[in-house]
Amino acid sequence: MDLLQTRVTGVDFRNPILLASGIWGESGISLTRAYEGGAGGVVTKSIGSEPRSGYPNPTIEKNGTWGLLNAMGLPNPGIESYGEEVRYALSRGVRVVGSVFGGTAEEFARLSQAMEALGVAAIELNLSCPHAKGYGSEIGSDPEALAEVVRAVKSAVRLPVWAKLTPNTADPASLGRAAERAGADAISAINTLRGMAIDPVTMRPILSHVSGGLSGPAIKPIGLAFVWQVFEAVHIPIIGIGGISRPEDVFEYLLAGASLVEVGTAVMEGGGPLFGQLARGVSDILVTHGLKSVSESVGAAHRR
Ligand code: RRO
Repeated sequence: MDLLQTRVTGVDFRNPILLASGIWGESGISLTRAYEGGAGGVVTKSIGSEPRSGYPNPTIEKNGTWGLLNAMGLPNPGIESYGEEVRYALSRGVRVVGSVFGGTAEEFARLSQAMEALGVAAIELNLSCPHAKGYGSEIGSDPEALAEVVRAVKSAVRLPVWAKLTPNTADPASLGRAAERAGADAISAINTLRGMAIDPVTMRPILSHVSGGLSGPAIKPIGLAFVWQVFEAVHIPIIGIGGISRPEDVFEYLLAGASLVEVGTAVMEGGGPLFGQLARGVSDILVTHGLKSVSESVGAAHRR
């Protein structure tokens, strides 16, 4: 499957299909399971400075019609304890990207330095959680605040920095350009979309946090349109995320302009083997179209 090997932001990936942040990222063992199942790399859970327990239950609502809503509330053990999970995955040869979240540019920079010291291959900045007060999209939907974080992290680490953007914006291109101008090496898009569900029996919101983030197949067209728009606005690589569960979905993201993709919600059902299935399927699709590498397909739908 050499056809699938690809180099993005100076990092080699055996295939372009990575585990998305937030799914299976809680332990070194689960990260390793995704990699052994065939993922090209894995992105950790978003890690902060201190341990956080997250929001009370219910934090997840799954529905066959529209997908998955979550308001986990950034639960994580804090960077100090999480180090051993990253070290475990690295010791197994896993290609690890470290995801971090902070409340200020300085906090993002400190966390990124700590991730770098652990030996990850790149940093993904979570600038896009849709429901965390003082974090995520509250910072990342303002181009100036987003740029300040990216600049601070870029001057603190040597690793490639990926800025993960929110779809809860009217102007994806401006966010993408702000990240690029501030020195981001790549853009990851998209995080979940703000949504909610109400229980008609209890007549109350289902999630304890009331609103959460929507993921799953319903958001694929939104992710694709976002990647398409950002591809036309920037020159740095894009990592496409949102609603991927089949090889055709991966290929669509590549055609829209993504150089890599991340898969999250579908892994909850498909498990580790889903990555191998997706990789084989994408390889077959590339062959069918006479394409000799992943990079030949990146952005191909833009070309007339
Ligand atoms: O932890 C969460 O509730 C969460 C995060 Br950090 C995120 O980036 N996206 C999301 O849907 N949930």
